[in-house]
Amino acid sequence: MGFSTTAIHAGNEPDIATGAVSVPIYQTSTYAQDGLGRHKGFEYARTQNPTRSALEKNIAALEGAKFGFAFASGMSAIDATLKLVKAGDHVILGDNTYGGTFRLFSRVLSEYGVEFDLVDTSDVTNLEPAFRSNTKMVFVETPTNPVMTVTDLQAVSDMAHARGARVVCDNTFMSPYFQRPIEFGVDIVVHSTTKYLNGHSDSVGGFVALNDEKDAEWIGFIQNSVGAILSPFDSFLVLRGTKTLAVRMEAHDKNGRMVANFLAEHPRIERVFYPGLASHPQHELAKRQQTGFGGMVAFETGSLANAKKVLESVKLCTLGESLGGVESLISHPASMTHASVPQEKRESLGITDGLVRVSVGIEDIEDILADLDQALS
Ligand code: P1T
Repeated sequence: MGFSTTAIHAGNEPDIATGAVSVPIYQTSTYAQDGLGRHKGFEYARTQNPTRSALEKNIAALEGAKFGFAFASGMSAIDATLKLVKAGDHVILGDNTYGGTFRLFSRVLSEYGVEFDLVDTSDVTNLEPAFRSNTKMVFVETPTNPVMTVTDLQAVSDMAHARGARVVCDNTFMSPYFQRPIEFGVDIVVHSTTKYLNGHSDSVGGFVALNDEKDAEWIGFIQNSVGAILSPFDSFLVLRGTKTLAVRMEAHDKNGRMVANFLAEHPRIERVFYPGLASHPQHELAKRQQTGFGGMVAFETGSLANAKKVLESVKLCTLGESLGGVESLISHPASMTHASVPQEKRESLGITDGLVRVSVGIEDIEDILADLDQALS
């Protein structure tokens, strides 16, 4: 089955009780039991909820995974995944990730004895010396937030597996429409469903997709034991969102390429970060493992003052955190999404005070370009 057919039908069987074509929002905390130990497979809504189950089947199918678990946020999905490692274990973490992921490692997991090293995984030769005897996981984002660095998923997977470590990929920026990490050997895919999967900036959620039965059993156990579940209403919203994922991603990609090209030619822009540009250092790799480049574009304005001017001059683009919605959003990574990354580290990654990030929406491209043009001038 094709991607859109799967997106529209996987998990979306007509409701057993009523035939409702759209999976209902089962807004309940518990379920009546027929007798002691006799029930319809649903006992308590933290443990099972039909709306959430439908979404879990849906996104798992899109990622080509056997198992899927929906969480209350992208961060709780990542946190649950990191419960596959224990105190004394070591994780190799890509040196550029969403600031919240870095904060989870540096401020939370480190307090519980999980060791980690930051590695620039865009060059796989950097990985080899980072492995230790206790390395249990390699965690990468590709392309990265916000400087759009691309990591070779097959090469990292081969290297990690030869050393007995799992590979986790945060696939938020591409969505399964443009990149299916499991096909390149990745073990676990995580998402902030807040972004493209939901696509309408009206829900916060996260997802874990994987094939390994034992790891899936543990993630499911964590989901129920810790309880950071996605609500029935949010599950409904994301399920509604994924039905149009293909058409939205095509539109984001089309507009993203146009914005990147416009910025690349703009005299006031020093550098554009977008894997779809032939000048991007991993353009060829991006073409190999992605089927599109998406709508995330970052650009260097040269100074904080310039960035501020652009961010405060846009009229159509909304200044705000987050990404992946139908509307264009613009942000300042250094002070917003990546404020928890130490300044020196930020600067070495290219997350300067002059860097601006745009989540290019699916409005008419002429309007987006006109807005950026007037803000830049
Ligand atoms: O916000 P939440 O749903 O918890 O997802 C966290 C997260 C995880 N992974 C990536 C790649 C992300 O970009 C995010 C959240 N990012 C933003 C809020 C942002 O504006 O970049």
